[in-house]
Amino acid sequence: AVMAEDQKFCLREVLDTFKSCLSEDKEVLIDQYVAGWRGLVRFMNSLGTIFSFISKDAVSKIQIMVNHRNGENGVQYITVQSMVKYELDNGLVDITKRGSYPESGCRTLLRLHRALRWLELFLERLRTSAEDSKTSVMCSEAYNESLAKYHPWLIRKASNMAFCALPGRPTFFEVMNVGTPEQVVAMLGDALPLISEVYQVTEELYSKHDLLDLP
Ligand code: 1PZ
Repeated sequence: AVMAEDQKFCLREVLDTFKSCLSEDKEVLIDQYVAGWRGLVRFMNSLGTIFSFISKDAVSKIQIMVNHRNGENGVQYITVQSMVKYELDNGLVDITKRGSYPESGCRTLLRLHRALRWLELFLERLRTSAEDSKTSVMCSEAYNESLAKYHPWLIRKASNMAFCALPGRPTFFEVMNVGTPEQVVAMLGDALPLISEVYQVTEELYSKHDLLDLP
């Protein structure tokens, strides 16, 4: 879905972008994946400047992927599957320690992939939460179960401080701009299985090629 900059933000459209990530033969389409992250970053920015250290990093990773797509070997970067094959076949990935390829598509997408697991866990908590649940607690629980194990102490500390600035559940739902709380819950119920599938397909691919620990 194309979103004009001045159009009112709606999280449904963003999550729909993730739905369109899987091709018929279950390949993950990088343009759609990146578009999904762009939308999420916009959403996060609308929650406040305290999240800008997070969105800066996400934006730089998005930009690296866009540069690969726009580069002379852009066709190799149409799907995550073709990217993995291309970069591995041509020795374009640092496998055990950082070296010549700090911006490989494989290591960059892995960071977004790990963040997608956070998103899945967070949205699932949001979907099943009670009216008086705290978004900051849901967010940090999801973070501690996923991304936190890849982050050094300082980033974990800063992240958990930022989570405390999240608005309460009612405001959070309003910012999502999807409709009533019931409609939000229904929308999340539709979107989550697809986000989860995109995550699983990527996870299996990375695991098969032993890429889950790329430095
Ligand atoms: C709605 C509230 C937003 C909560 C976001 C939860 C994620 C917290 C992640 C904090 C990471 C901040 C700083 C940068 C960390 C980087 O060091 C790592 C590893 O990259 P490397 O250093 O190896 O190149 N980056 C990441 O782990 C990617 C993080 C992407 C986070 C995207 C969040 C988008 C949130 C959407 C909100 C709906």
